[in-house]
Amino acid sequence: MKKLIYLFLFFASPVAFAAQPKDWQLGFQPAVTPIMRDLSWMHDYILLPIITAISVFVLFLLIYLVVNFRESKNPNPSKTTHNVMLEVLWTVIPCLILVVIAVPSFKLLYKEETIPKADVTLKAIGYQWYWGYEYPDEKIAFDSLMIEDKDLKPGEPRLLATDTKIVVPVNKVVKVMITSADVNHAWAMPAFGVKRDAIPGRINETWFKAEKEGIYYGQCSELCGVKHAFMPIEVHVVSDEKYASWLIEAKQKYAMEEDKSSRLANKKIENKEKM
Ligand SMILES: [Cu+2]
Repeated sequence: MKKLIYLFLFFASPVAFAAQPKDWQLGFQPAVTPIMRDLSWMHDYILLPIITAISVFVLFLLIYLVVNFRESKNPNPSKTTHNVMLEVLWTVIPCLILVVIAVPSFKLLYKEETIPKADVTLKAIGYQWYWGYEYPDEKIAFDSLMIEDKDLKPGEPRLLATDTKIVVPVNKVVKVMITSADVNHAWAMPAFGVKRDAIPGRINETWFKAEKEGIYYGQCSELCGVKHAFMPIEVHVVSDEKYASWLIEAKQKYAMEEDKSSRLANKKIENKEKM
């Protein structure tokens, strides 16, 4: 009985759904956006079966050749150099396989690139080595740095938790504008099916609509220097009410400064003081 109660408490507990890499994980993180669902489907039902079938077929051919055409069994090898039928087949069949992959792939790419009307706009700026965020419509701006191992609180995942968090409402379209202030980075959130390069001097756009409240983690996915592994992304997907109350708080705490360069300069001074 006690066990049952614990089990109930475990599943009913307010600890929100979190998506992050797990030990011994195979495959993708659970999908929480329509795009990631489609991506997982494409991987599980199109790519994986095709890859498996091709690998098994090639392995079968190799074993068949090794066994049946070895020197002792086949001392006088055939002198054939051309076979029109065979050549047509091994050209046409791979082409057909590529077409089978291309059709759903282009459909999905189109879906990713077509950004619906945004409810929230978020700007992510890559720095060596942390992310800066802006909510341009709300005049909010803050930097998000990884929490060092020694400062981690219980439940915060190592190398993934950040000091300030991105907060977005559930079931709303969030448009993300991604850029960089120094070198190339990439803003990647596996559970959202989002990965976009952050290029200096250019803005890349993408979007997501998270359908489940919770905490989601991502990482920079473009090798950007020695601390590339230490600039994670933490997104909290919350209810509309929680988002509204966060906005009120954030507008005071993270009010955008007119001169953005001073924000960075201040941050750098703060960091130096910490050291
Ligand atoms: Cu990086």
